[in-house]
Amino acid sequence: MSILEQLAQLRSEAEAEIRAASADKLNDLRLKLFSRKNGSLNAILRGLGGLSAEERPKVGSLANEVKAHLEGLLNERLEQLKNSVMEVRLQSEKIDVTMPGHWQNPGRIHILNQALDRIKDTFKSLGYSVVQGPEVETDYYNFEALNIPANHPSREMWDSFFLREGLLMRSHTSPMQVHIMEKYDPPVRVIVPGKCYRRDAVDSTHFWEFHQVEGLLVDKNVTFSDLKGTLDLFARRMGGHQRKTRFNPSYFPFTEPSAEVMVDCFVCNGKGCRVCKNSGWIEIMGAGMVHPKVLKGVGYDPERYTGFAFGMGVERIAMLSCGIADIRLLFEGDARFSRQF
Ligand code: 2NM
Repeated sequence: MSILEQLAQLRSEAEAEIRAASADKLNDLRLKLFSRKNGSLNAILRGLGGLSAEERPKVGSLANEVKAHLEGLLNERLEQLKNSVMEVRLQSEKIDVTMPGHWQNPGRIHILNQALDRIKDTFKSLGYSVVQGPEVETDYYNFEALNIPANHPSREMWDSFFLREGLLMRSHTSPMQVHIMEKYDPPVRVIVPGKCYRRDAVDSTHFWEFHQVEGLLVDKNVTFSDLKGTLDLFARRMGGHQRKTRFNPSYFPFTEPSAEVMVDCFVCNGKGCRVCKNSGWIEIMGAGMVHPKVLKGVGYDPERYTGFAFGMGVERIAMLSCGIADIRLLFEGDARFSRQF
């Protein structure tokens, strides 16, 4: 076969190979054709020496033409393969920007915790520490130490869940205040938020599990006026600067004197409405001066130290501030409920 015929054959065979080549074969093919050492084109051109002077330039220019043509085809094929790879990728990664967004259904801070956070912030700003205590307590800390002796009628106020001998689920957080007073000398300034348990019949305002925040301040020369000033400030921080408080005489075994703390109705501003049952006032907590017997029981000298204490139901505060009529809604964990606040 003459060199010209060999070149023509190389050309047509290479064309077919390039057209069929996959992307990773294309570079091998390029080397196989054009490699200086062992490429097919150079193998043919090695026969150039045996040609006459007039044939040589013809063959040379055909060789250049074949080379340029095949390189063109190689580049074209490479481009074509790249495009089809990109095509496949674009198809598989297609994003439909007209699709509607997915609603993320975010949670909310439960209104009990919202109320609790506001209560804690108010007392923290007055220098109170926030402490928590155990939910299982002994009869001594839940009752005896708080001047509620066994068989005394005042125990009626707390119908409790009793565990094995001498233990019960705490019916208020007051036992923790006793622990605090036993452990620290005055001055003491704490609030105790926490879960409490009472064997109450469930209705729209009672549940067997509920939350309290109780506060305690003991120091020299603490008077009922300090209690009034503190709770007055609390009422205004929670319900707005125009709130007024009223202290009605009441009874707790662990305080003397004792009071129920009323705030003028924040819905009708004291005019009378459904929320305050037309009285203009809403009860928000109980309070009083810590009973000398309680102070003596923890080793404080009631002649040197006096103190005040107060306790409120967090559910009640949350229900009042959010206008919720049934306590059970707070314990159902229904996101549709929580989302509303
Ligand atoms: C209340 C009302 C009045 C109270 C008393 C004490 C303690 F431990 F110091 F004696 N802690 N909490 C108290 C006083 C709680 O809740 C309605």
